[in-house]
Amino acid sequence: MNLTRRDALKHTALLGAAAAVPGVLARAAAGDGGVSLPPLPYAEDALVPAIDARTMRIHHGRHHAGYTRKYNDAMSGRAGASDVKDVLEHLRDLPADIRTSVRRNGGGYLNHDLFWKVMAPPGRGGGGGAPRGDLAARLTKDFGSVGAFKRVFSEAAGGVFGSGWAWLILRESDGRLAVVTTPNQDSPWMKGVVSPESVGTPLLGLDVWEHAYYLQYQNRRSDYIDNWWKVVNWQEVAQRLG
Ligand code: MN3
Repeated sequence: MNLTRRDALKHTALLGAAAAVPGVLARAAAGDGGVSLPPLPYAEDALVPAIDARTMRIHHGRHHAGYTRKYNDAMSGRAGASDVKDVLEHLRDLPADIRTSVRRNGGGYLNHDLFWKVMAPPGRGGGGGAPRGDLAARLTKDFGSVGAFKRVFSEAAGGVFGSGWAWLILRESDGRLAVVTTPNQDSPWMKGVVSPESVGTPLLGLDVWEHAYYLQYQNRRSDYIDNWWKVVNWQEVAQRLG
């Protein structure tokens, strides 16, 4: 069956009886319980010295947990709530009274889910080092070299005014790898919300909200960025490129 979510919802509404339809239609008709906070894929202190344990504990256990809870509250059992990517891709279809909350908290939920996964303990834990294979070739093709990509990314992350994110995306419009930034918790999945050149599949993301680094680095965001490269999980980034 090849239906978009919107088709599914429309058909479900017409059909009425959820029991009559399998898979996605049944789930859509039943609504769902939303999302739960994904566990950190490593210990709180695993990224020391790049990121200290207290920052990780508060960032994951309070900030990410808060986005998760508020996203679920805003969606309150709506059909398809557990597919956050799909919800963000179709933000404009949501009722106006919950759209802003879902934009902030659904974005916050998914951005942080990616953030934990694209990091790993340095050395044998898989973090740091250098991209390889197809990912390295694509970065070289689109930025000139891996080093040039890292400079562009670091500069973009350092230049975010206030709270936001720096991203490496596989850009939808031209199929190239590109570095973009988004304010607040906006995500490259948010088509029609973020600028068209920022729309694409996020491969790597760096949180430059002060809550991500202030306890350890205070206002030294560039030190945070420099150290962060030592815990980037390139294997995960490559997997997202597909
Ligand atoms: Mn954050």
